[in-house]
Amino acid sequence: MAPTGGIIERYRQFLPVSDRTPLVAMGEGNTPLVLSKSIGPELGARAVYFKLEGCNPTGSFKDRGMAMAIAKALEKGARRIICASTGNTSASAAAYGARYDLRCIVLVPAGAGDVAVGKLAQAMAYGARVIAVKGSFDAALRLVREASERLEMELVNSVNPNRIEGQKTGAFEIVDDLGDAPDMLCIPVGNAGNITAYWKGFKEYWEIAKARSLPKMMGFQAEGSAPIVRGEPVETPTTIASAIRIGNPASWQPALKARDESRGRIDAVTDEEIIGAYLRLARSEGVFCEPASAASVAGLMKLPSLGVSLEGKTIVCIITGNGLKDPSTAERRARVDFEFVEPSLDRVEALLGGQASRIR
Ligand code: AN7
Repeated sequence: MAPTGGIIERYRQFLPVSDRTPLVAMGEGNTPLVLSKSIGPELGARAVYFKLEGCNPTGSFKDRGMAMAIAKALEKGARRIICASTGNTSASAAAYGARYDLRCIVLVPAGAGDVAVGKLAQAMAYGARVIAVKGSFDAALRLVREASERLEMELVNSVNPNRIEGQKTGAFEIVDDLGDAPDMLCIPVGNAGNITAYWKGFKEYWEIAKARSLPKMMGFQAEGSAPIVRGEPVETPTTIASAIRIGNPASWQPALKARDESRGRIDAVTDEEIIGAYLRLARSEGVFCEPASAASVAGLMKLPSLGVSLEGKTIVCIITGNGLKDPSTAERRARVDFEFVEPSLDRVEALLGGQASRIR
């Protein structure tokens, strides 16, 4: 048994694992499902939970799928892995590559702010070869799909079905924790691999009666990067949520299937709504996530205005990545003026003894 735990060991009977598959693990999965104490009650829901995927080893949900993809890559004797990424996939691939001696090559969009600094710092620290493509994420993904075939490298984007297999374990954990599926799952949508994976996981558990119900899948794209909502690719996607700045999602069709089979929806949220949810999560729930992750909560908070009743509902929001991934957004959007003080107790008392702090 692997002392480092992980999703492959825990869910191996549901995963493409044989005796020859290495138990790749560094503590991914088993993430907290935290009850909302402010947003849920305000919305009149029965219960809203946040699944904190930022608690995975590299700080995002990608580690679930990456563990599985790396296990299968090792099983077939791959030496090099490659991916395109808005940041988190590259950080995850680089970490598992480092741990399991696979040379890791990542292609990221080259524009300023295209990849949050925390993610780039991670990929570099883990020793990946980082190549900046003068184009969008979509262009980088097109390139790696072709390059991986021509150069015999293992592609570890979510077009690799092993990534989806690993990521579906998030749905298993929710059902294992709640005893059934929630009424709704709120999830950010970028390349649309994760919504595809969660739907697969919920269905698989339902088919073997581990869950009595299926959730409505509620996906949220950023308004400037909402190809699925618009029904056509977006040539130059824009949004503050760089992780989901994707104009032509690879798993577009499976995402539509998840939406339609579950009688859910895929909607857009504005950057303003994303930042509102981002600060609300931090300040009233103590949950610091990256902007893309806040899209799930921004979407949830918007549902009543779209005519969706939340009354009596149990809802899970997937908080896909840690806020520390993108410190620049926090610095820009959460800044309050610093207060300076002389190193004297009297001065500190003068500052704090009277009215409450200005922060709120
Ligand atoms: C925090 O890392 O696409 O819909 O290259 O990092 O499965 O793409 C990241 C996506 C949501 C969207 N939240 O998930 C990448 C990348 C965070 C993310 C998404 C991403 P998908």
